[in-house]
Amino acid sequence: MDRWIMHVDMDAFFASVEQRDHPEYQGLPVIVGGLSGRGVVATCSYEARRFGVHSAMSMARARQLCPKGIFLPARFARYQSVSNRIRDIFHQFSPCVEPISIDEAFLDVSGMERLSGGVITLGPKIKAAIRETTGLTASVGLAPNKFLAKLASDMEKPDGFTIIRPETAKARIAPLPIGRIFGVGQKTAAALNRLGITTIGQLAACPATFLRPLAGRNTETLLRFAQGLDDRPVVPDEKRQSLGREETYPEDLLGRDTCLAALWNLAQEVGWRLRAGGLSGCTVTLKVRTADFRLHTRSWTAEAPVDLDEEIMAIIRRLAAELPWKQPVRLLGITVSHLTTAADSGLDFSGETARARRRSSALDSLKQKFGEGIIRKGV
Ligand code: TTP
Ligand code: MG
Repeated sequence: MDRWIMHVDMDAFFASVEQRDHPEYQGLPVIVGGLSGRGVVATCSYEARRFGVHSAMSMARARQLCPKGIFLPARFARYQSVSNRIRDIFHQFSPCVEPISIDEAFLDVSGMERLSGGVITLGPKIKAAIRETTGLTASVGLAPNKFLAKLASDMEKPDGFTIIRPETAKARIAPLPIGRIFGVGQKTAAALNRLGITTIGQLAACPATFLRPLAGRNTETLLRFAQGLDDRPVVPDEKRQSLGREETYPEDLLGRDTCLAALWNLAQEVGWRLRAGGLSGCTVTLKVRTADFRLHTRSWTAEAPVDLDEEIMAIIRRLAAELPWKQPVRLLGITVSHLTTAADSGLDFSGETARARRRSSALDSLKQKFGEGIIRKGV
């Protein structure tokens, strides 16, 4: 059976919800984000993108670029409820749905080619269902794996539907810049560019020995992606009882302070993904693999579920205090488990609760960091 993965990503999500809720904003540049002094753009409508405005840009800069724009604060409760409705639609199309943020998910639709019309018709069908239920447009990618499906959904945004077939995959992705590969940040991209490698096609043709000094332990994964290969499974959300992020470092980390700084990056990423998925969790686990390959894990369970970066990091600090940090560190990981959704933890999403305010201020500070590339698009 051929493998077919669909990636669905809403177009200009927060801004489109605002335009849907306020028809007078339709066709206008709408910019959503933190409106305070140091606020950052969460997203903006495609009309605003023409002025050069984009996610993670400072609000001050956005106002310069687009003085006539409509500037709105983010209403997370609203976006979360739309997100839940979209998620219900995903489940009508596949039993295997992996939401990866508030506005996107992977669906494993393998085997559905035998349905009437075949797998190809699923794209237009799911877009129509989303539009009917929410009034919003989505972009859909259909491909033999997650990596290609995500690239595909981005190719004809907004309101796009792109299929990448296995036989043409390599050629389709070859002209794309290497920065489009998940995990290739600005630094790696710049280093590769200096070696004359700017496109995915050029990367795919590189011998592993040439790349290893730069990409280290990630060399093989990187090459496989460049060749359009990826066998990561779609992990259905029902099974999602924990959410975590770990990183194997190209060079071992030395000393506790260096490790704490790296852990703060991971805490922010885990926090962002929890909040984006409307999740919080009680148990925080720290995972450390030292250069001698020994694995050290420590967990702590809080009384109330956590989802803020600072809350997660406070627990990580306590756990870190229990470890000696004498050995060089090869890998660090943070996992939050015993997850609950915002809905069943009894949070009041309709009112302006103290928590919601903290949530948005945390998001604002997160956006500051977003700009510094700590959290990358699509994480
Ligand atoms: P994205 O899917 O990355 O962006 P988008 O849906 O606004 O636009 P696109 O058409 O390019 O997909 O993110 C989904 C939502 O997540 C976005 O509407 C707002 C929020 N978000 C932030 O708050 N900060 C960010 O830096 C990014 C990238 C997204
Ligand atoms: Mg989107």
